[in-house]
Amino acid sequence: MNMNWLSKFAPLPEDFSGIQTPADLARWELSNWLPEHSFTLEPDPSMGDGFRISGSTITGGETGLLYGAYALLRHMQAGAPLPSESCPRYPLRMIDCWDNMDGSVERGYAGRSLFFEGNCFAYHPDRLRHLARLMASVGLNVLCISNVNVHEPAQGLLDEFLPDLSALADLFRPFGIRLMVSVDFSMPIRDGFSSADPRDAGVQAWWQAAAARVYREIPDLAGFLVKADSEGRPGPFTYGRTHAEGANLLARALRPFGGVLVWRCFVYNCRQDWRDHTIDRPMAAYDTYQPLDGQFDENVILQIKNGPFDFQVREPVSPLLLSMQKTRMALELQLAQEYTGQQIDLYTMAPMWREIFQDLPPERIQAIAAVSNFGRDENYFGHPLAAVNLFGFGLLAWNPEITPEEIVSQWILLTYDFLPEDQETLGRWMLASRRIYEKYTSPLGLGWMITPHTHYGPNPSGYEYDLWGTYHRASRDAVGINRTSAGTGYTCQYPPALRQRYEDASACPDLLLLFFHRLPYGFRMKDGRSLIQRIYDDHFEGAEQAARLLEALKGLPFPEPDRQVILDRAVRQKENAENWRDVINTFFHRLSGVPDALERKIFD
Ligand code: GCW
Repeated sequence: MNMNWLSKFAPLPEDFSGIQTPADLARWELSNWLPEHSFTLEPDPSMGDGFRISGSTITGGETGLLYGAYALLRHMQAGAPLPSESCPRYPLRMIDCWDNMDGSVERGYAGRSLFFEGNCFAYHPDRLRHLARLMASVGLNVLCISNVNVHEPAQGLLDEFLPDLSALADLFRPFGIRLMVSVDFSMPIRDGFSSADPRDAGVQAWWQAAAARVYREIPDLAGFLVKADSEGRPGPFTYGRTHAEGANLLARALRPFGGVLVWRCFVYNCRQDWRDHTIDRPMAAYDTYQPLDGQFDENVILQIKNGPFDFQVREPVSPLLLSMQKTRMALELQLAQEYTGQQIDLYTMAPMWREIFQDLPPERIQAIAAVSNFGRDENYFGHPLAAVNLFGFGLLAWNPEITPEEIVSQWILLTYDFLPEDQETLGRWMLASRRIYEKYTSPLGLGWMITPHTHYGPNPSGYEYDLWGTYHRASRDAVGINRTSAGTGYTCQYPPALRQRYEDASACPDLLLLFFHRLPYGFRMKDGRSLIQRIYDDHFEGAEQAARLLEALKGLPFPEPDRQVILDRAVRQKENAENWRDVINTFFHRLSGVPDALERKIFD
């Protein structure tokens, strides 16, 4: 079995019957790694997930003991800093799987589902325990196993599949991981109701009974996750109700059992007319939710994507995350590389998360979630180096101040036995990978030049005359949408400091320039280059760096089978980058007629 970053750990025992609790697991991990030491595990339930290490005593809550043990082992194996006392910044550190019960994974790039096949639960317990161990080793504690787009028969997870769900919850429990389920807002209708209206007493009673049934089987279920009124999913809008009413309906059913209701804010008009310039999609979430601040029950958590669009390579922080004052919020990240190379192209996310937290004070949010990047592939992640994104997300959810350099170097030390210069080379390329991908794909915050629906490879006009609200409006003279107060007014959704930064094209950071502004190709960038020249340069440089990346990876001593997979993917990345370079440069060259100042090859 491919152990990923647990490669220096002993394999888990086949007979797991002696390991029932996180403390049992902590004891087993420590005695396997350090048989000559005897550690005392001292439970202190008041510490929850937190732990304290003093000499050979680890004190902590039930799960804290396990996190303390893993922190100690990471310290010994990779020199990770070992705090004498630590507790996570966020109590809920969640992974959302977009797995369907037919075994497919929406936006999955690492094989089929680890949980389902043929509309049933189907899994290998040892593979799932290894996944659970990977998650626990970096402190992740909630796993939503089912897609937010709830397709039949996944509605039955609260019903006919409840015994299977309960068995799975038992499997994850010793790892300190609680399950969560995606539910469909219209589920009462499946049971014969004529509506799912939150004000209907029968509907309220249905959800209460459903919650009671589920919690009888799984008393520690984390809660429900909901995508409502989004991309065709049912929701409270059908009944003229607000999203606060919709969310509270489910939250009240969960409340007696201590469950949370995680309500996603990915709500926008996905049937827009491209000719209509009055709708600006990034404004939608703020417009929908901000007026409802204060109306959500305490056990509701609004889950908000990091940017206002949809997991593009670069977006400004969602203004909704900065504006709600009286509502609990979770930041949602996407580890699955939907728009970011699909686990073919190398893309280490930690530098991007660092930027997000530069604008988002960590105390503004109460929880953190990420869409999973794992599946049934031998190495779980498709690309062996994509494992760093789950690893890093766990460390970030524990401590959002962690640096990308720390994440990457710990991950390399745990995963591979490399000499220091090879560690350094790999680390450098991993840290550079996001910027490289960005250079050959999306120019300066524009986004969306990707092939529609599959979301891999270039197609600059693919989404342009479509209904998804994702336009660049490139013409002969200019490109971008004016989102300032003089344009769509999007910048007005930000607090003053950020509004100022984005409002003025000469102050706006280059890398977000075309997100906020419509500019002529001759616009002078801060470094004196014209906008169009900068677009050409970035695309040439990005493709060149992808070629150099391939050479660098060839020179590193990856063990098999990782080496073969990594090199195959790097070859595909190089071709992908060349394709992006040529398509995007030709697109802008044809429109603008401006030649490349360096006279490089741009195809007609
Ligand atoms: O980006 C879009 C994806 C959909 C996804 C949706 C969402 C689960 O293309 O596949 O659906 O986001 O986040 O709900």
